[in-house]
Formats: sequence, structure tokens, C-alpha cells
Amino acid sequence: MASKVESRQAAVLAIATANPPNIFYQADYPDFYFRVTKSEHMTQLKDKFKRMCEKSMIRKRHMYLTEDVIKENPNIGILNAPSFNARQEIMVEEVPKLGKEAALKAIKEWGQPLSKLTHLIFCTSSGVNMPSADYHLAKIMGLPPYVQRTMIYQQGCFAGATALRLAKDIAENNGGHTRILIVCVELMVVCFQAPSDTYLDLLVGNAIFSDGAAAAIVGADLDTTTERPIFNIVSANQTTIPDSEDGIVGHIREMGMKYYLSRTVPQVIGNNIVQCCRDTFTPLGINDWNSMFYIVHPGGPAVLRMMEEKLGLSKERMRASWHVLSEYGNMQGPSVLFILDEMRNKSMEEGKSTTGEGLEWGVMFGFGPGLTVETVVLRSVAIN
Ligand code: WCA
Repeated sequence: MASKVESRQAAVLAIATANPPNIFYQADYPDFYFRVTKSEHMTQLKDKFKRMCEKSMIRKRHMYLTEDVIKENPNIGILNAPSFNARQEIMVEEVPKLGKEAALKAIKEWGQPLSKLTHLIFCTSSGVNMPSADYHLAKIMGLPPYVQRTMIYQQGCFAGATALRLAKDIAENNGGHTRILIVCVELMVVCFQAPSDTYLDLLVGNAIFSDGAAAAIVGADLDTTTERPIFNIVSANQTTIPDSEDGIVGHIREMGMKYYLSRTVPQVIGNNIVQCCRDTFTPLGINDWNSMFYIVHPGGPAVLRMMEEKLGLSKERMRASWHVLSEYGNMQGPSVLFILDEMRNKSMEEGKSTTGEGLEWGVMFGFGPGLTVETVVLRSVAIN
């Protein structure tokens, strides 16, 4: 009986990522940002932005938006200018395209034909449309018409973990042949704004947000002759931190996404994280937080530092999360899947005994508007 339960547990079978080719080094970004938004005269604000960039722990980011794109769509670079139509035009086209790039890589790793996919979960907060982005992705990938699509819009940064939670549920409750493709895409096109000295949230966002796409394949009852698990998905839960809805707010307006990021976000997350770990791991008999591997949404350095401090984590436990923040910035929803990919790649490269840095148990934390915490318990797989 126990082995039957084990075999029905969903697992991640492939992970892949993609980014727009344009790379922005953080050291050069303040010059770019103030130049393309014609804000060079705001010298004090630029100095403040430089300090934010220096403190961000980000080395580089990828973004679809270039100087040329902004020149072609000048309202995108003007604060409060009506620019939603221009942003939408780009996102409706580019979001499925970047998603396809990640999805094809994931399918290649999985090694199975498209006809074996039964479900698609697509997440983005970058643009809204009908038919939705999942439809467009299915079309440009040539997914079979029987693939059951689910579109998740506007979950912000926790979407990658939400997708894993839903995929686990679908995989474990729909028969052994069920195979789910998860695709998560974000483009800063939705939220890029010119700087303002009375609206500092924009400076924070422009210092850390970036573009990325990630894909994963999830299934249960593996065909072990052709499929291999990378991580087992043991459990997945969402919790909403009471009375914290003002922490991260985004309104779709004519200017694009008008967002607010409270200074209290890292602290509020920090105040709740230990309890979250106790609720999740005490029943599993785990209470040494350093005995696990971590995939933590890199909302910013302040969020990652708070996790280390509250859980008393050693530097290496959060290495993969810091690495993705440094090399890609905060890509919102896709970020946690980038970290999962980085973790198993580095574990293999360094000859660790498991895909989770040599450890057995791990946790993925997604944070976002609500404030919402997604907690996904993962079990690594032995590396031969
Ligand atoms: C500040 C702030 C602040 C420091 N406000 N000034 C929503 C909508 C979308 O469309 C898309 C996405 C989203 C949301 C996505 C998310 O992932 S939300 C994640 C939440 N993340 C945060 O809230 C950022 C957390 N903050 C940080 O990681 C760091 O505070 C930061 C990188 C911004 C600065 O680094 P630091 O804290 O180590 O450094 P400092 O020296 O404390 O701060 C540098 C400057 O930034 C200071 O200004 P100055 O003039 O004294 O140098 C701070 O006052 C200022 N600052 N946080 C406005 N929230």
C-alpha cells in the first residue's frame, strides 16, 4: 500500500528557462534608465537609484525593452502617459513566444512527444487577453487540441509555486497518463515606468524587476523506462498572511501596471516564515532548518536576508536563490523555477549525491500579493 502511495506522488520531470537576449548589467542600468526616460536632470534621484542598484545584489538582468523599443513606443518611457495599448500589443505577442522557448527546452529534456501532454498551466501577470496567453502558446507550439488548458493571470510573484501546486493536484487525481506542462512568463513591459521623486516604489521595481520564462513538466506514475524524476512534490499549500494586502499592490491602468511595494514586505514575510516552516515540517519530523534545501522567491536582497536571519540559515543554504537574483534579477513568477533548475544543475556539476545539494528534503517559497505565501515541500532524487 505504501509503495502505491509513493508511486502516485507527483514529480518534476523536466525544467527549462528562457530569457530575452538583451542583457543589462546593473552597473550600467542607472545611466540607461535615466537616459531613456529623459530624466537625467533628476540628479539626486539618480544617485538614490544608483544606491538601490548597488545594494540590489543583482549583477545583470534580461529585458525585452530596449532603447529602440521605447523610442518606437515613447509613452512607455513617460511617467503616467497612457501607454497600456502599446504595452499590450507587445505582451500579447512576446509572452507566448518566450514561453514557447522555455517549453520546447523542457519537452526536449523530458524526451517524450507533445502528444503525451494532457494539461497546460500558463501563468503571467504581463498582459491580459482573450483568447488568453495559454491558447496562443498552445497554438504556436502545436499542442494537441485535447490538452486541458488553465490560464492563471495576475498572481504576481508567487505564480510559479502556484502552478506546481495545481500540477501536483492534477497529476495525482487524473490517472497515470496525466502529464502537465507548466509555463510561467513575465516581461517588465507591463511595469516599466519613468522615475518619480514622489513615487519611490517605481525606483525599487525598476532596480530589481526583469524578464524571464520558465517551464516544467509534472506527472505521477512515471514510466521509468523513459522518464526520470528530478524532484518529488511531497505537498503544496498556500496561505494568506492576515491584513497584509497593502504590502504588494498592482493596478492595471492606462499607464501600465501601477504598483506599490511597501517597505514592510520583507519584515512581514520574515515575521511569518518560522511558523510557516513549523506548520509544514514539524509533522514530517524536521525542525533543523539547515538540514533542508531552499528555493526562495528572490523578491529582493532584503527578502532573502530576512529568510536567512529568521530561519538561522547558513550562507550555502540560500546559494541558488542568491545566484538567480544576481544573474537574472527578480523575474517574479518564473524565478522559483529558475532556482529549481539552478539547484539541480549545480548539484550535478558538483557531484552532490542528490538533486537538492546532497540533501533530501527541501522547500520552495513563493511570495506575492495578498500577501500570499506558497509553500511547496520537495524531496530530492539521488544522482547516479
Ligand atoms: C526604498 C525602499 C522601498 C529601500 N521604497 N525606497 C508588483 C507589480 C508588478 O507589475 C510586478 C511585480 C510586482 C511585485 C513583485 C515582487 O516580487 S514584490 C517583492 C518585494 N520586494 C521588495 O519589496 C523589495 C525589497 N527591498 C529590497 O530588497 C531592498 O530594500 C532594496 C534592494 C530596495 C535596497 O537594498 P537595501 O535595503 O539593502 O539598501 P538600503 O541602503 O537600505 O536602501 C537603499 C535605498 O533604497 C535607500 O535610500 P537612500 O536614499 O537612503 O540610499 C532606501 O531608503 C531605499 N529603499 N527600500 C522606497 N521599499
